[in-house]
Amino acid sequence: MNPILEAIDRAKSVLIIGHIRPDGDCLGSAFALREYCLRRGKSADVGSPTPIPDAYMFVRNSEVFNKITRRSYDLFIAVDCGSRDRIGRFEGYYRSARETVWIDHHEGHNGFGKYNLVDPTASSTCELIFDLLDPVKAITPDIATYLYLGLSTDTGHFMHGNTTPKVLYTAYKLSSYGAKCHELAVELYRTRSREKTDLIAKSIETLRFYMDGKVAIIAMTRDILDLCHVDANDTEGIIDYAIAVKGVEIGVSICEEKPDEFKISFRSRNDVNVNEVARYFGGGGHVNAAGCRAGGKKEDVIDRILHAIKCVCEE
Ligand SMILES: [Mn+2]
Repeated sequence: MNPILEAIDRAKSVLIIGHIRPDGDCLGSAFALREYCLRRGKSADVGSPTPIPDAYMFVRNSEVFNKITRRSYDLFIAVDCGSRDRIGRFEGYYRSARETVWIDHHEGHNGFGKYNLVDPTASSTCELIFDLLDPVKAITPDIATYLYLGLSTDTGHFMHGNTTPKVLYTAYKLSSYGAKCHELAVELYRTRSREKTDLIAKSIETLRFYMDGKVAIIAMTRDILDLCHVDANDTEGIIDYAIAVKGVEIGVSICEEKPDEFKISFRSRNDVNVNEVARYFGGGGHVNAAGCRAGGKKEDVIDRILHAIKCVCEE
């Protein structure tokens, strides 16, 4: 039997923790493992250093998220955490657990558990949990729906470059095990709040083009965020409206988290390397998707972004 499943069997109580500001992969992984643990007769809790975002409140059993019922657990499992500090305030539970497991697909570490399942070639942590549970025929319709959630969100609904044949095979298997693929797609991609809808409208109005239309920048300033009653956490996906414009090679969104403090996101097409651009500001990420922060006035920040892009593109 797999050592991780053996560790679960040895435990009476299990705590499963995802990263701060949990996303679909994090929540899908944590709830799928909780379901598995409960079915094996364990007591199991799930959480993350911050609450479930409103957009994910539709997830089944979301009301038990962060309901921590014990002072310590036999087994601590971290999911989708690319570094130790991603578990935040749950550090104490990690330290006091008898055994620890780390399941993740981020690059740059081998896991921080006694038992580790870390594979950066996997699309998602949910894909890894599928590989763990499928051989023991443990995937119920509920578990399948949880795992499909992470598979779908971490691949941009099967549109990112990480959509491998293995991903589509996993999606096929999850669907055949009873995952509610259509219902999830409606909740995830065809449902948005009035506030987010307002933000999209206002953001597109700020879209400006530079460098012969190859660079497009969206600027979400404090006044726009306040007007739409949203904060920096609600700006996910806005950058897609910049990079989607034909002829644009680098899409940028800047979001004024606090007055004169900007969170900057970059997206690029083909081999244009925005990781290098983000590094100019001390940030980073991947070739086609990266981020960083910068302080200053909006116009000033945009000037520095354009300068960094010129430096990288002329290298
Ligand atoms: Mn993930």
